[in-house]
Amino acid sequence: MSTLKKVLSQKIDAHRPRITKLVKQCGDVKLGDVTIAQAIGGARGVKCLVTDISYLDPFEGIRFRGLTIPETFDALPKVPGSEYPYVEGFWYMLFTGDVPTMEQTLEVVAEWQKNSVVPQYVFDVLDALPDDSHPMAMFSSAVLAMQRDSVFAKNYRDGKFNKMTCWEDMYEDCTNMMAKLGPIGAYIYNKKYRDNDQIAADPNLDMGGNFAHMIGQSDDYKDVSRMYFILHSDHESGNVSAHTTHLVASALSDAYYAYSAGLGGLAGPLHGLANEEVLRWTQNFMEELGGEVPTEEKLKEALWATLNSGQVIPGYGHAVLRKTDPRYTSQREFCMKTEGLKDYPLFQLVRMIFEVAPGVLTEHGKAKNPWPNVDAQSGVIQWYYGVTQYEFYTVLFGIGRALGCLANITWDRALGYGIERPKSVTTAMLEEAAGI
Ligand code: CMX
Repeated sequence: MSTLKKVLSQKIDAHRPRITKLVKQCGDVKLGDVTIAQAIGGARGVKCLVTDISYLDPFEGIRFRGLTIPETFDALPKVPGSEYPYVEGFWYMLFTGDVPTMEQTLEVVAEWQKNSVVPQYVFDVLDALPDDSHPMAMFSSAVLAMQRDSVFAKNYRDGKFNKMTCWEDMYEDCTNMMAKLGPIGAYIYNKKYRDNDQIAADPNLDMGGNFAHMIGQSDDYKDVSRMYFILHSDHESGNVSAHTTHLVASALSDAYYAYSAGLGGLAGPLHGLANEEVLRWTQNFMEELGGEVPTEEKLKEALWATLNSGQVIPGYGHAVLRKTDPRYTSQREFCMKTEGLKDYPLFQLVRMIFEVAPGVLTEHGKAKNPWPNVDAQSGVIQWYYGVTQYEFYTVLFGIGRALGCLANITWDRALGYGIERPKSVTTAMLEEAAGI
């Protein structure tokens, strides 16, 4: 058994009595009340999910297993010659809550490498899709196709389901899937944008480095992948992709069914697709100006024109955050310290939007949070390195988001969280409750 699985098993055994005690002895304790606005408005802020993988404070931003983003980058073992950590070490930390040693990290690197070979039938499925399919539809189809290899589904079918040990099958499925997501993403990228020029994995590289290698990128991009996957991994469990994955898995569906559904949510313009929208909006705007960085006045006009046409300003606002997203800040810092990127016109425009958009949104008066989120910045970095096909950006998000979603559903199963089934009411019931 791998060290990660052994440690995870011990943590699960230690955690289970806490959940049992809470449910048995304190199950009636209230966490809050649900208002009519929350029932109609997407359950915003309703406290009815539990996760220990990450926590999102509205003003501080995300903490992964208790660590802020800078603390996370600082604590984890780094890839030799790189300022950024192994994605594999981060995976260890999300599952166990412990910062792994280099040895423990390299064990995960080896495990992922062993599992990274994508079955040919997955490529056949991708090849059968029309060329103009959205990369997210392709990515989700590939994940769903792999369901036939689910260890959990097979053992369930064979009558081997055991409530106490079934998390192990989930863990196997999640590990198998995670190891293949980078290569699948690279296959889609090469098929769509590099004349199907596929590049074999380099067995000497970590997951992030290999992804860069497999899409034909320079060495500099390896750190972009590592940073990008970690930053996009998890944002508590209430966001659409994580919640959908959790919801589907709560029916004892396996990890493949669950995460392919989660990817469908990530593909929405109000969620992961916003990174594509940001780039489209910004590029169109710059094109209109003949490639020039605009004046503040022109930028304000364009932002107002977007709002007045009933569209949202992509990359701004958040359902929980009430300040600049630290994932935005982290990517901004990457741009500031990277020679060439710092003075890149598109980055200058993104910086200017950061200075102007919050004021415009505040004056507009609708968005509860006028500050940028993760998506406001990520596309610029990709564009700079030549990943200019912005419809692909959500796939990058999806590779990273799997880290958190899969850690969550493994723990969900280990702790026996119930099948999700919130209660609906009718409009007439709401009116009656409100005394209308
Ligand atoms: N531009 C214009 N209007 C905005 C806005 C923005 N960036 N953000 C919020 N609003 C509007 C909402 O559309 C809503 O209007 P209505 O009352 O007419 O419906 C109003 O402000 C209140 O919304 P809110 O409570 O502040 O935000 P929500 O929790 O409803 O929605 C989010 C959050 C992210 C969907 C929203 O801010 C948005 O659409 N932003 C742009 C898209 C985006 O960047 N999404 C990426 C999110 C990051 C992620 O996926 O992790």
